[in-house]
Amino acid sequence: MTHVLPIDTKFTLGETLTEEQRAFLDHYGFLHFRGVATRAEVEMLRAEQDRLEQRWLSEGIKQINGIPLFFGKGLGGKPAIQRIPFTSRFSERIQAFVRDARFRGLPAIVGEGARLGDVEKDGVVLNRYVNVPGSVYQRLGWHTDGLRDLFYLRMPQQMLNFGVHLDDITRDNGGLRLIPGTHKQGFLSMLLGKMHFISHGEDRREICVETEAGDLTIHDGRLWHRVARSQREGAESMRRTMFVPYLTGPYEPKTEASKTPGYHTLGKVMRNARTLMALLALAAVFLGAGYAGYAALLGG
Ligand SMILES: O=C(O)CCC(=O)C(=O)O
Ligand SMILES: [Fe+2]
Repeated sequence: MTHVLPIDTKFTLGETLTEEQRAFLDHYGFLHFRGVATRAEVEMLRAEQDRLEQRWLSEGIKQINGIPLFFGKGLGGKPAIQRIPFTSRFSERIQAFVRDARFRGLPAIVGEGARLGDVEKDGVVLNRYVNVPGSVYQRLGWHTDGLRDLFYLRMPQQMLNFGVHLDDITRDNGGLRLIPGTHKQGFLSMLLGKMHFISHGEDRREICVETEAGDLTIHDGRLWHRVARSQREGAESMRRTMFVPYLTGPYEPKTEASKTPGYHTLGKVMRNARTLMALLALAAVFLGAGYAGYAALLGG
């Protein structure tokens, strides 16, 4: 068996994974590569994110191929879109970037014949976390990505998540936390080990993935992870990431007619705390009325 390197090892991306990298991924459930995108590419991706955000805001687009855009507030209280799906479909530069030769070895890690999912699942996603009043994306609760499969009515399949990081993030600036090794847990712990997206508490087993702009991380979809809130505010708290899906299995392209997957409908309700509070109030009224009626019936 190949020796497993220390958990804080940062790797360099080559044409394929080395034995050491494979052993690391298998053991901990993630890999961290330094300096995969150049400074100029990071600038380009940030600019494309800004451009698409402005385009969808001005065109009043609410969802793409059934996947909702996450609307919130950005710097200076301006309207912002904090998660944009299918970006490579609307940006030639992003499309060219994710097809660059340096990434050619990545699909094979996922499985034989794996492909880049430009029009499947949520496509190539750009996220923007920022800690300002009104931001709907300051943090993201504990979750496993694989559980989303249940909403597609199938058991979680092995899946790897590829993230290109577009900011320098240290522990105090929030960022990705994950629990190494939990990709080997059984289905029940994956389902119930923590409250998906509701639980935010620090876990004694968690590690913080501190990134530099241009880094690439790969994590197993069965791994417990979260994004912590930045301790800074405003521009200082900005964290941008790009997620690239590589898929195996039947080709399932989405179109404008595609329905919103259940986990996004749920997410939308939870992001909109006001809706949630209104629903709770409504439920309380119904329960109250029901109880009053019941009491009246009993003559009490
Ligand atoms: O932003 C990140 O690094 C992680 C985001 C994430 O876990 C997700 O969108 O499922
Ligand atoms: Fe995730």
